Order: sequence, then C-alpha cells, then structure tokens
Amino acid sequence: MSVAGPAKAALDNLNPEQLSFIQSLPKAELHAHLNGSIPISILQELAREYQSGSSTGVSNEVVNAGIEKLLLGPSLDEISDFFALFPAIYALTSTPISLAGAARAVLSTFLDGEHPQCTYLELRSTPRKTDSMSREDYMRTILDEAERYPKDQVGVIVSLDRRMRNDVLQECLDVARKLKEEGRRVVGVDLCGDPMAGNMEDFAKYFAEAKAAGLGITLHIAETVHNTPEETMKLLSFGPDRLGHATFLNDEAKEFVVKNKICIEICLSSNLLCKTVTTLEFHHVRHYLKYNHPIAICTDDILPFRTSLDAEYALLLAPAPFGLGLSEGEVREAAEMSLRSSFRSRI
Ligand code: 6MZ
Repeated sequence: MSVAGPAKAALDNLNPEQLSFIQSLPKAELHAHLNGSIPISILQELAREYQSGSSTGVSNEVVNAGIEKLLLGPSLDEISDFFALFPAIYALTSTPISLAGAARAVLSTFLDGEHPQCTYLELRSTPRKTDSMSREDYMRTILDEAERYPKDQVGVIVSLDRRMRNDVLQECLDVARKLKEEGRRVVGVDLCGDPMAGNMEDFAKYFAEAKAAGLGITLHIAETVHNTPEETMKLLSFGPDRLGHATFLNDEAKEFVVKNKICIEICLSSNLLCKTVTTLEFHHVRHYLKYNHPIAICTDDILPFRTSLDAEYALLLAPAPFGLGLSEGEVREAAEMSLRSSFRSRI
C-alpha cells in the first residue's frame, strides 16, 4: 500500500533509528474500517473479474472510475466526497469469496510481514446484505478470516451505519449478540457513516442492548462542525467506551469525556485529508495529550487516506511542521494507551 501525503512527509522526516523505534513499538489499531483498508491491488483484481449488470446494480464504468480515483489518490474537498468512494468498493466485495479475500488481505496488511503494523487489530465492518449473503453471513465471512489469527491479535467490531433503518439496526445488533454468544470474535459495536445522517435518538435502544450483551461501544462523534452539541451529548449518554474522531467537542462534552476517561480514537491523516482539521498545529489531539487523556492512534481507512499505522505514529514523532514533534517517551505512552483501550478482554 503506498503511503502519500502528510503520512509520507512525516515518515520521510524521521531518521532510521526513529523509524525502527516506531516499527518495534507494540501498539493496537482500534479504528480501521474493512472496506476502507483493502489493498488497491486486490480491488484491481476483483474489478477485472467484475461483470457489469451483476446483482449489485453497479456498472463496470462506476467500478472502474472508482478504482481510477483510488489509484490517483482521491482529492476530497469535503467529507461527503469520501463517502462517494464506497459504492465502487462495495460492488467488489459483495460475494462471500470476494469479501473473504478482501478481509484476508486487510488482516495481512496489518498483522503479517517483517514489521507488522500492530500487535493487536480491532477490525470493524458494517454488516451488508447482498444477493449472495445475509448480514449474518457477511459477519461470519469476516470472522472466519479474523479467527485464523490468535485470540490476542484480532477482534471484530460490528458497525451500525447512521443511515440504517430501525429494523436493520435491530437485525445487525441481533447478529452481533448471537455471534458473541456463540463465542465468535465480536468484541464491540460502532456507530459510523455519513456524520449528518440519522436521528441519534433512534440509536439509544440498540447501543443499550449492545452494552447489556457485554459488547464494547465506540461511536463516531462530532466528526464535522455541523454535528450539534445536542447530538453529541445524546451520543455521550449512550455510555461509550471509546469515541471516533471527536473533532468538534464543545467544553461541556470535553469535560464529560475527560472526567469519564473515554478513549479517543485519533485518525490524523483522515482528519487532514477530509479537511475537518486544517493543520496538525490545530489538531484536537494536542488537547488530550496535554491532559494525558487516553487516546488511540489509528488509521481509519488506509486505502483512500494512503497511510499506515506506522505513518500515523510518525505524525506524532516527526518534527513540526511534518509532525507533532513528540518525544519517543510520549509516543511510547500513546502506544501503550491504545493497547489499554482495546476491547481484547471481551473476547
Ligand atoms: C464515518 C466512516 C469513516 O464498514 O463497509 N466509514 N464513517 N467517518 C469516517 N471517517 C472518514 N470511514 C469509514 O467500511 C466502510 C464504511 O465505514 C464507514 C462508512 O460508513 C463506510 O461506508 P465497512 O467495512
């Protein structure tokens, strides 16, 4: 996977000792979306076999244009441009065989090789119903791949999309619960998707059920400036264990988060490229570092954001303006926080 943009600039501004320090640092990747983390070579392979007019209703033209965009490195004017990348990807991962291949490649990218990106991976995905898979089949396909790795290396999170209807939310939650009861590797439930979609009042019931079932709760929250303080406080009332992005928390929300020691999953390249944060200088991670508040440095979607977990850590260590210029001790502490914030004990 080629690293580019801010992630590459940070890596390029480390000396060899700093790079090997990052590579050897035990760390957890807690915020990675499966369909945003597939190597482009795998998508290209799947695109070659893709037949337009197939049951996905997505044409070859749309698929090829999507691949082209991803190859170039998509230019995102705003976060909504990011969500437009997924119809092409979804068309290519809509059968058990293609999804299993994609999952295998993502797991391998994070966990295999001479310098694995992380010691522990929590991979998340949204149960998707297709012509050849139910939502339960979809999750089982991913779990079959995840469970090839030892228990202490991989957990799986079921994502609930903000665009889902109530009956679909219930179905996804029932699937997550059932799989957990069977002893499968489901560790938590996430809220994701277009930050402006959905009414969060509707979601309380499902997250309460997930909590009661012993699943960890992580919520994408206040990802854009348009998310209201009321919505943010509503989501905090679900009792989340971790928060994704949390870019636009007001003082009241920040105080709640700090008081309750809720870990923030920080995705630096993602925020810069989606333009929800202008520069590292103004990134909200600085606030949490100042208070030694739990954070987990994560990648979000390595394919469109052209990053890697090592590169996200490079963004902490590299000198300004390429990185935050933290000391190795501070970077080590951040990595330890990610390991402490995982849902691993729920497996
Ligand atoms: C919100 C995001 C996201 O679930 O099909 N997703 N949701 N904010 C983000 N940050 C920019 N990045 C990814 O993976 C892709 C799905 O994850 C969510 C979107 O709903 C996207 O469709 P899965 O494996």
